[in-house]
Amino acid sequence: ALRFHAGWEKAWKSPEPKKRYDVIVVGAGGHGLATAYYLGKVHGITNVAVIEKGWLGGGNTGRNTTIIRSNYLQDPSAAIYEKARALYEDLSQDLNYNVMFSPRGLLMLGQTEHEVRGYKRTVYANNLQGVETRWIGPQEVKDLVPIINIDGPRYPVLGALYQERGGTARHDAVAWGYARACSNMGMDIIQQCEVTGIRTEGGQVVGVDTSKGSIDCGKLAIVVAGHSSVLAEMAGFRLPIESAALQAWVSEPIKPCMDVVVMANTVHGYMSQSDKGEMVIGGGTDGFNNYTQRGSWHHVEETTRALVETFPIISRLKMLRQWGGIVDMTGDRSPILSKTPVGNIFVNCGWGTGGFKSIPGSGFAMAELVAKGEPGPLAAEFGLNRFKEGRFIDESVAAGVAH
Ligand code: FAD
Ligand code: PYC
Repeated sequence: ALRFHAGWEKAWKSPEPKKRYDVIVVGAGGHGLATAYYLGKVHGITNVAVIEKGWLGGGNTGRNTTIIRSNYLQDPSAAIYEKARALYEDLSQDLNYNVMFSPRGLLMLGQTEHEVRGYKRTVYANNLQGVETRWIGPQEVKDLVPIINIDGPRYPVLGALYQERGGTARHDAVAWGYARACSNMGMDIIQQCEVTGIRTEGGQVVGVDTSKGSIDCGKLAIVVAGHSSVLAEMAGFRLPIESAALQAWVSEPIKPCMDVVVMANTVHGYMSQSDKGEMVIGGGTDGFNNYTQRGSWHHVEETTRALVETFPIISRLKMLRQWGGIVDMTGDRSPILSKTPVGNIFVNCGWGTGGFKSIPGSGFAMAELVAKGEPGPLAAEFGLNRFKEGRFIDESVAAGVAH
């Protein structure tokens, strides 16, 4: 029967690079592809190439655990994450591609008095920011998540921050949907093409060297997550970014047993159930910088132990697969969307452990920055200058994932 699947039209073209583009975006992850998409859709700039050293979506975009939420503490963060969450609501219609957005609800458990106070503060802030979250007590947690153990043993569940319109989406589909839309607008997505050098003249970018030859450009957007420092070095500046492995794993598939996403940040683990039935699990980053795309064993052990305590029924599950990605972290755990010391080079990075949820909002804001040469309201606070000015946007608690 599969012979009827032959001859399908390719979702995106795979052209050879042209000599020159108005804009080159390096990195065909979600953020790079979304940047290109909104450059075309909102700003009418379509002479664009997205250059990817591997396959599109093969970086963190295809390796994350797909949690979408916007319950951040600081106003600039709430604005960009909520913009992204709102765009997710009808992204499937916008791209005419089913990204399987599932706003099934997200809980961040409060398991110490300190955590309870912190999340209540976030709920108050979110309500002022127009982000819909609320605090719920332990019984409502139990009603929403019958498999949870709210009694401990180490840390009882004292309540949870609940975002009803948080949830998940299919990560590959987000990349594929943006890629197809970009290709349909006439943009070139060039895979298996590594940027190896950045050429400048008189302090302005003029092009890149790649494994497929030199390509000229008017503007360059560097959107390469864990490799941001590597690309910045090619252009002759430094970024306040550290790269480390973050990993996740999934169990064998089981019948539906949990229809919300739960993050248990004190014991340190989070879990959701995929549409296939696998329990999707993750914990913290490795405590040392590296580019391994694997992750250390002790995290698997500690996180699984924490989740068995929180959800005792998973103790007999077999784990199927484990993988890692290289996350790009700033000191204040907030992203960088910024001009750089080199003219017409822009950088979008620092989403760290939490940038899947922000892809549409980040792409929207980055496209505005690249098109106009100046940040719009969503990106304005996320410039590199904040590290010189000491104007940090501290989201270390909202990040949820220890790093
Ligand atoms: P990527 O998807 O990594 O794309 C960057 C691309 O740049 C890569 O494809 C890479 O190959 C390419 N590249 C690098 N160097 C070059 C070069 N020299 N030339 C050409 N191309 C180059 N976020 C959430 O919001 N929710 C979650 O639940 C969540 N869970 C996570 C779980 C794990 C295990 C991991 C690793 C991350 C998780 N994240 C989560 C974070 C999220 O995945 C990232 O923040 C986000 O995907 C970053 O997207 P990106 O497009 O910036 O990067
Ligand atoms: O940012 O919500 C998040 C997240 C969950 C797991 C990894 N990152």
